[in-house]
Amino acid sequence: MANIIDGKAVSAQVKEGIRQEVEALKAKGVEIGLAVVIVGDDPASQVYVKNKEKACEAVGFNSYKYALPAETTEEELLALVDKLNNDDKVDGILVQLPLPKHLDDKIIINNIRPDKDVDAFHPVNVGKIMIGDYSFLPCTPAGVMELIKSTGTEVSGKECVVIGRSNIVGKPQAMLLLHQNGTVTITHSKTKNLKEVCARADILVAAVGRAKMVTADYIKEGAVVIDVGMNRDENGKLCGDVDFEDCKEKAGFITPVPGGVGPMTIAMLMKNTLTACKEHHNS
Ligand code: BQF
Repeated sequence: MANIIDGKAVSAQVKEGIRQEVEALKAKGVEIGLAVVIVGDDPASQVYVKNKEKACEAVGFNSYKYALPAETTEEELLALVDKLNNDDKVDGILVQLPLPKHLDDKIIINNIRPDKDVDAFHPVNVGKIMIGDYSFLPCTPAGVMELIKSTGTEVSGKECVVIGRSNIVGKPQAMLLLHQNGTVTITHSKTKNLKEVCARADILVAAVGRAKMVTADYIKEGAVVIDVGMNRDENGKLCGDVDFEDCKEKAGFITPVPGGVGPMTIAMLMKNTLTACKEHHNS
């Protein structure tokens, strides 16, 4: 039986560290603010936004929620982003994705001030990640790195395979593993012999978005298996990209869904917001 990585416990530790820093900042009169913008009424997005607000409360940030109707125009959303860009109480701005179809993610993200872009989606921050010179780490990939660290596994020199090449997870994940000197392979829908490539991995990160696609034959005995997936299975139950039951004996370490990467994504968002605040106050 593999060791199950407890993302909730690791995230609680990270948040506790942040809470203590926030307390010290507050004693100096510094308040930390995160603006969370949600457009429309996608139920999953509403859950994610609620999770972010709860985490803000737990660490002592002020959170400012803007729930806009699905019919919001680009002009209206950009006006809000501009207002938040110029609001000194707001250290971080998060626009919950996906946006309704008539709004272009890219246009909105490009208009968030890079020093408030706590999701690290702005091209300036993406470029900094590529160079390895970053203030904000992309939340999910950063959370994955923390979970790998929590296992005591050294990334340097290891075979790392990332399944998926999205701009939000796959690509930045590969870059963070590379920065820690992993030997990194990014796989995707056109990859030949996916199973064999994955089975070489000492560290396997699954971020494809296909329920339970990764079965025991994809993994090497003793590998660290990190599941970024958030899917619904045939019974409507939340599940990852990894078939947990099938892989749990063979993996050395494995993350569950829920309770694996998800809570870490939120913890890293809190960390980025604290970083933004410290930069805004030079403290
Ligand atoms: C857990 C997200 C796909 C697309 C857009 C805790 C979250 C999820 C699960 C959460 C996610 C996924 C978020 C758990 C934020 C992670 O206990 O397992 C927290 O809130 N997430 C998001 O904001 O946008 C997404 C996944």
